[in-house]
Amino acid sequence: HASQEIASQPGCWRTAIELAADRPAGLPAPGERVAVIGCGTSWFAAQAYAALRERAGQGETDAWAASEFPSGRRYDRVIAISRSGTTTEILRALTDVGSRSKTTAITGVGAGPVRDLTDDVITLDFADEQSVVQTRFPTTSLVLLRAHLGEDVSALPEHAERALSVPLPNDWNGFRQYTFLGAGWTAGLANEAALKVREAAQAWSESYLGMEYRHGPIAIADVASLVWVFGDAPHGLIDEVRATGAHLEVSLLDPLAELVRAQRLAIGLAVRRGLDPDAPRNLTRSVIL
Ligand code: F1P
Repeated sequence: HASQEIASQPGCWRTAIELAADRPAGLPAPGERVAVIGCGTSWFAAQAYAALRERAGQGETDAWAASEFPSGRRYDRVIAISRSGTTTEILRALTDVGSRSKTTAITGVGAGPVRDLTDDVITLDFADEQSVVQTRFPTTSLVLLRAHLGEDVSALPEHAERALSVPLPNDWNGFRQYTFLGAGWTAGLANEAALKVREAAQAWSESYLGMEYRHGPIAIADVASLVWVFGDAPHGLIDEVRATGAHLEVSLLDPLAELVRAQRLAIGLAVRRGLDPDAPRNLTRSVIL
Protein backbone atom coordinates (compact mmCIF):
# COMPACT_ATOMS: atom_id res chain seq x y z
CA HIS A 1 0.00 0.00 0.00
CA ALA A 2 2.77 2.44 0.90
CA SER A 3 3.90 2.92 -2.70
CA GLN A 4 0.35 3.64 -3.86
CA GLU A 5 -0.22 5.98 -0.95
CA ILE A 6 3.00 7.86 -1.75
CA ALA A 7 1.97 8.13 -5.40
CA SER A 8 -1.47 9.50 -4.50
CA GLN A 9 -0.07 12.58 -2.75
CA PRO A 10 -0.56 15.12 -5.59
CA GLY A 11 -4.31 14.36 -5.61
CA CYS A 12 -4.57 14.38 -1.81
CA TRP A 13 -2.78 17.73 -1.65
CA ARG A 14 -5.21 19.19 -4.22
CA THR A 15 -8.15 18.03 -2.12
CA ALA A 16 -6.56 19.56 1.00
CA ILE A 17 -6.20 22.90 -0.78
CA GLU A 18 -9.92 22.81 -1.66
CA LEU A 19 -10.78 21.90 1.91
CA ALA A 20 -8.71 24.82 3.27
CA ALA A 21 -10.60 27.20 0.98
CA ASP A 22 -13.80 26.17 2.80
CA ARG A 23 -12.25 27.49 6.08
CA PRO A 24 -12.90 24.39 8.22
CA ALA A 25 -13.78 25.15 11.84
CA GLY A 26 -11.16 24.42 14.47
CA LEU A 27 -8.03 26.03 13.03
CA PRO A 28 -6.65 28.86 15.13
CA ALA A 29 -7.12 32.56 14.51
CA PRO A 30 -4.05 34.82 14.40
CA GLY A 31 -2.90 35.77 17.88
CA GLU A 32 -4.18 32.64 19.61
CA ARG A 33 -1.67 30.74 21.75
CA VAL A 34 -1.61 27.22 20.39
CA ALA A 35 -0.20 23.80 21.26
CA VAL A 36 0.01 21.06 18.63
CA ILE A 37 0.39 17.51 19.88
CA GLY A 38 1.11 14.19 18.19
CA CYS A 39 3.09 10.96 18.44
CA GLY A 40 5.77 9.74 16.06
CA THR A 41 5.06 10.98 12.55
CA SER A 42 2.20 13.14 13.81
CA TRP A 43 4.54 14.82 16.32
CA PHE A 44 6.93 15.67 13.50
CA ALA A 45 4.05 17.18 11.50
CA ALA A 46 3.20 19.17 14.65
CA GLN A 47 6.80 20.45 14.84
CA ALA A 48 6.70 21.63 11.23
CA TYR A 49 3.35 23.40 11.66
CA ALA A 50 4.36 25.09 14.92
CA ALA A 51 7.48 26.57 13.31
CA LEU A 52 5.50 27.69 10.25
CA ARG A 53 2.80 29.38 12.32
CA GLU A 54 5.38 31.26 14.37
CA ARG A 55 7.23 32.28 11.20
CA ALA A 56 3.96 33.57 9.75
CA GLY A 57 3.60 35.80 12.82
CA GLN A 58 0.29 34.18 13.76
CA GLY A 59 1.07 33.53 17.40
CA GLU A 60 3.06 31.49 19.87
CA THR A 61 2.84 27.84 18.87
CA ASP A 62 4.34 24.94 20.80
CA ALA A 63 4.73 21.41 19.46
CA TRP A 64 4.61 18.64 22.06
CA ALA A 65 5.04 14.91 21.84
CA ALA A 66 1.66 14.03 23.35
CA SER A 67 3.36 12.02 26.12
CA GLU A 68 5.20 15.18 27.24
CA PHE A 69 2.28 17.60 27.20
CA PRO A 70 2.61 19.63 30.41
CA SER A 71 -0.29 18.74 32.64
CA GLY A 72 -2.40 21.71 33.64
CA ARG A 73 -1.01 24.13 31.07
CA ARG A 74 -3.51 26.41 29.38
CA TYR A 75 -3.49 27.31 25.70
CA ASP A 76 -6.16 29.07 23.65
CA ARG A 77 -6.33 25.96 21.51
CA VAL A 78 -4.79 22.48 21.50
CA ILE A 79 -4.61 20.76 18.12
CA ALA A 80 -4.17 16.98 18.18
CA ILE A 81 -2.86 15.36 15.01
CA SER A 82 -3.63 11.63 14.95
CA ARG A 83 -4.26 9.56 11.84
CA SER A 84 -5.89 6.74 13.81
CA GLY A 85 -7.58 8.92 16.42
CA THR A 86 -6.87 6.20 18.98
CA THR A 87 -3.28 6.74 20.16
CA THR A 88 -3.12 6.43 23.96
CA GLU A 89 -0.89 9.45 24.69
CA ILE A 90 -3.13 11.71 22.59
CA LEU A 91 -6.25 10.60 24.46
CA ARG A 92 -4.51 11.10 27.80
CA ALA A 93 -3.31 14.60 26.91
CA LEU A 94 -6.75 15.63 25.64
CA THR A 95 -8.38 14.25 28.78
CA ASP A 96 -5.95 16.34 30.83
CA VAL A 97 -6.78 19.46 28.78
CA GLY A 98 -10.49 18.91 29.40
CA SER A 99 -12.40 22.15 28.91
CA ARG A 100 -9.40 24.33 29.87
CA SER A 101 -8.58 25.01 26.19
CA LYS A 102 -10.49 24.73 22.95
CA THR A 103 -9.48 21.54 21.16
CA THR A 104 -9.25 20.32 17.58
CA ALA A 105 -8.50 16.90 16.13
CA ILE A 106 -6.97 16.41 12.70
CA THR A 107 -7.56 12.75 11.94
CA GLY A 108 -7.85 10.26 9.12
CA VAL A 109 -10.85 8.36 10.41
CA GLY A 110 -14.55 9.13 10.65
CA ALA A 111 -15.02 7.53 14.05
CA GLY A 112 -12.86 7.08 17.12
CA PRO A 113 -12.26 8.29 20.65
CA VAL A 114 -10.28 11.40 19.69
CA ARG A 115 -13.44 12.83 18.17
CA ASP A 116 -15.30 12.57 21.47
CA LEU A 117 -12.55 14.47 23.29
CA THR A 118 -12.33 17.47 20.95
CA ASP A 119 -14.55 20.45 20.18
CA ASP A 120 -13.78 20.49 16.44
CA VAL A 121 -12.72 17.67 14.12
CA ILE A 122 -11.10 17.97 10.71
CA THR A 123 -11.39 14.63 8.93
CA LEU A 124 -8.88 13.88 6.20
CA ASP A 125 -10.44 10.53 5.30
CA PHE A 126 -9.27 10.94 1.70
CA ALA A 127 -5.69 10.79 3.02
CA ASP A 128 -6.17 7.87 5.43
CA GLU A 129 -3.83 4.92 4.83
CA GLN A 130 -3.67 1.14 4.85
CA SER A 131 0.05 1.05 5.49
CA VAL A 132 1.34 1.23 9.06
CA VAL A 133 4.03 3.61 7.84
CA GLN A 134 2.50 7.05 7.43
CA THR A 135 3.20 8.97 4.24
CA ARG A 136 0.27 10.86 2.73
CA PHE A 137 -1.60 11.65 5.96
CA PRO A 138 1.10 13.89 7.48
CA THR A 139 1.96 15.63 4.22
CA THR A 140 -1.71 16.28 3.41
CA SER A 141 -2.27 17.65 6.93
CA LEU A 142 0.63 20.06 6.37
CA VAL A 143 -0.70 21.23 3.01
CA LEU A 144 -4.04 22.04 4.68
CA LEU A 145 -2.30 23.84 7.54
CA ARG A 146 0.02 25.79 5.25
CA ALA A 147 -2.94 26.90 3.12
CA HIS A 148 -4.76 28.01 6.26
CA LEU A 149 -1.71 30.09 7.28
CA GLY A 150 -2.17 32.01 4.04
CA GLU A 151 0.74 30.52 2.13
CA ASP A 152 0.41 30.26 -1.64
CA VAL A 153 0.26 26.48 -1.90
CA SER A 154 -1.07 26.27 -5.44
CA ALA A 155 2.19 24.88 -6.86
CA LEU A 156 2.65 22.19 -4.21
CA PRO A 157 0.74 19.38 -5.99
CA GLU A 158 3.00 19.91 -9.01
CA HIS A 159 6.05 19.73 -6.77
CA ALA A 160 4.72 16.42 -5.45
CA GLU A 161 4.34 15.18 -9.01
CA ARG A 162 7.93 16.10 -9.73
CA ALA A 163 9.07 14.43 -6.51
CA LEU A 164 7.49 11.21 -7.78
CA SER A 165 9.35 11.34 -11.08
CA VAL A 166 12.77 12.91 -10.42
CA PRO A 167 15.63 10.54 -9.60
CA LEU A 168 16.59 9.62 -6.06
CA PRO A 169 20.10 10.59 -4.89
CA ASN A 170 22.96 8.87 -6.73
CA ASP A 171 23.66 5.37 -5.39
CA TRP A 172 20.80 5.88 -2.93
CA ASN A 173 20.78 2.27 -1.80
CA GLY A 174 24.50 1.93 -1.18
CA PHE A 175 24.92 4.02 1.96
CA ARG A 176 25.73 2.74 5.43
CA GLN A 177 24.04 5.66 7.10
CA TYR A 178 21.43 8.32 6.20
CA THR A 179 21.35 11.75 7.87
CA PHE A 180 18.59 14.32 7.34
CA LEU A 181 19.10 17.97 8.31
CA GLY A 182 16.58 20.79 8.64
CA ALA A 183 16.07 24.15 10.30
CA GLY A 184 12.92 25.99 11.35
CA TRP A 185 9.91 24.19 9.89
CA THR A 186 12.02 21.75 7.90
CA ALA A 187 13.47 20.29 11.13
CA GLY A 188 10.21 18.35 11.56
CA LEU A 189 10.44 17.14 7.96
CA ALA A 190 14.03 15.96 8.50
CA ASN A 191 12.89 14.06 11.61
CA GLU A 192 10.08 12.47 9.60
CA ALA A 193 12.37 11.49 6.72
CA ALA A 194 14.74 9.77 9.15
CA LEU A 195 11.83 7.99 10.83
CA LYS A 196 10.61 6.69 7.43
CA VAL A 197 14.01 5.16 6.70
CA ARG A 198 14.11 3.53 10.15
CA GLU A 199 10.50 2.29 10.16
CA ALA A 200 10.24 1.03 6.61
CA ALA A 201 13.79 -0.10 5.90
CA GLN A 202 15.32 -0.71 9.35
CA ALA A 203 18.28 1.31 8.12
CA TRP A 204 20.54 3.54 10.19
CA SER A 205 19.23 7.07 9.93
CA GLU A 206 19.53 10.21 12.02
CA SER A 207 18.18 13.75 11.91
CA TYR A 208 19.50 17.01 13.30
CA LEU A 209 19.09 20.73 13.14
CA GLY A 210 21.50 21.87 10.42
CA MET A 211 23.65 24.03 12.64
CA GLU A 212 23.59 21.55 15.56
CA TYR A 213 24.91 18.84 13.25
CA ARG A 214 28.23 20.69 13.23
CA HIS A 215 28.51 20.39 17.00
CA GLY A 216 29.29 16.69 17.25
CA PRO A 217 27.14 14.44 15.04
CA ILE A 218 29.15 15.33 11.93
CA ALA A 219 31.84 13.08 13.42
CA ILE A 220 30.02 10.02 12.04
CA ALA A 221 29.91 11.33 8.45
CA ASP A 222 32.15 9.71 5.87
CA VAL A 223 32.05 8.51 2.27
CA ALA A 224 29.45 5.90 3.21
CA SER A 225 26.98 8.54 4.49
CA LEU A 226 24.19 10.33 2.68
CA VAL A 227 23.53 13.79 4.14
CA TRP A 228 20.27 15.29 2.88
CA VAL A 229 19.53 18.93 3.68
CA PHE A 230 15.85 19.93 3.73
CA GLY A 231 15.20 23.55 2.81
CA ASP A 232 17.88 26.21 2.62
CA ALA A 233 21.22 25.09 3.99
CA PRO A 234 22.61 27.35 6.70
CA HIS A 235 25.68 29.30 5.56
CA GLY A 236 28.85 27.24 5.63
CA LEU A 237 27.17 23.92 6.31
CA ILE A 238 27.43 22.63 2.75
CA ASP A 239 31.20 23.04 2.67
CA GLU A 240 31.61 21.34 6.02
CA VAL A 241 29.52 18.35 4.90
CA ARG A 242 31.41 18.10 1.60
CA ALA A 243 34.70 18.03 3.48
CA THR A 244 33.65 14.81 5.24
CA GLY A 245 33.39 12.97 1.91
CA ALA A 246 29.67 12.28 2.51
CA HIS A 247 27.27 12.37 -0.41
CA LEU A 248 25.36 15.64 -0.15
CA GLU A 249 21.76 16.00 -1.29
CA VAL A 250 20.03 19.40 -1.23
CA SER A 251 16.43 20.49 -1.79
CA LEU A 252 15.44 20.78 -5.44
CA LEU A 253 11.74 21.16 -4.69
CA ASP A 254 9.56 22.54 -1.92
CA PRO A 255 10.78 20.79 1.26
CA LEU A 256 7.44 18.99 1.66
CA ALA A 257 7.96 17.50 -1.80
CA GLU A 258 11.52 16.61 -0.79
CA LEU A 259 9.91 14.53 1.95
CA VAL A 260 8.04 12.65 -0.79
CA ARG A 261 11.42 11.86 -2.36
CA ALA A 262 12.67 10.64 1.01
CA GLN A 263 9.57 8.45 1.37
CA ARG A 264 10.44 6.89 -2.01
CA LEU A 265 13.97 6.31 -0.76
CA ALA A 266 12.67 4.58 2.39
CA ILE A 267 10.32 2.28 0.48
CA GLY A 268 12.97 1.52 -2.14
CA LEU A 269 15.45 0.58 0.58
CA ALA A 270 12.87 -1.62 2.30
CA VAL A 271 12.12 -3.53 -0.89
CA ARG A 272 15.83 -3.97 -1.63
CA ARG A 273 16.30 -5.38 1.87
CA GLY A 274 13.43 -7.83 1.39
CA LEU A 275 11.20 -6.07 3.92
CA ASP A 276 7.48 -5.36 3.68
CA PRO A 277 7.22 -1.58 4.06
CA ASP A 278 3.52 -1.85 4.90
CA ALA A 279 4.19 -3.90 8.00
CA PRO A 280 7.33 -2.74 9.82
CA ARG A 281 8.77 -4.89 12.56
CA ASN A 282 7.45 -4.17 16.08
CA LEU A 283 4.95 -1.56 14.88
CA THR A 284 1.19 -1.38 14.59
CA ARG A 285 -1.05 1.10 12.80
CA SER A 286 -1.98 2.68 16.07
CA VAL A 287 0.09 2.36 19.21
CA ILE A 288 -2.22 1.71 22.17
CA LEU A 289 -1.13 0.91 25.70
C1 F1P B 1 1.06 7.70 15.11
C2 F1P B 1 1.85 6.40 14.84
C3 F1P B 1 3.26 6.75 14.63
C4 F1P B 1 4.07 5.58 14.17
C5 F1P B 1 3.41 4.79 13.04
C6 F1P B 1 1.99 4.54 13.31
O1 F1P B 1 -0.25 7.39 15.22
O2 F1P B 1 1.76 5.53 15.94
O3 F1P B 1 3.79 7.23 15.84
O4 F1P B 1 5.29 6.08 13.74
O5 F1P B 1 3.54 5.49 11.80
O6 F1P B 1 1.35 5.76 13.69
P1 F1P B 1 -1.45 8.38 15.03
O7 F1P B 1 -1.73 8.97 16.38
O8 F1P B 1 -1.10 9.44 14.03
O9 F1P B 1 -2.55 7.47 14.56
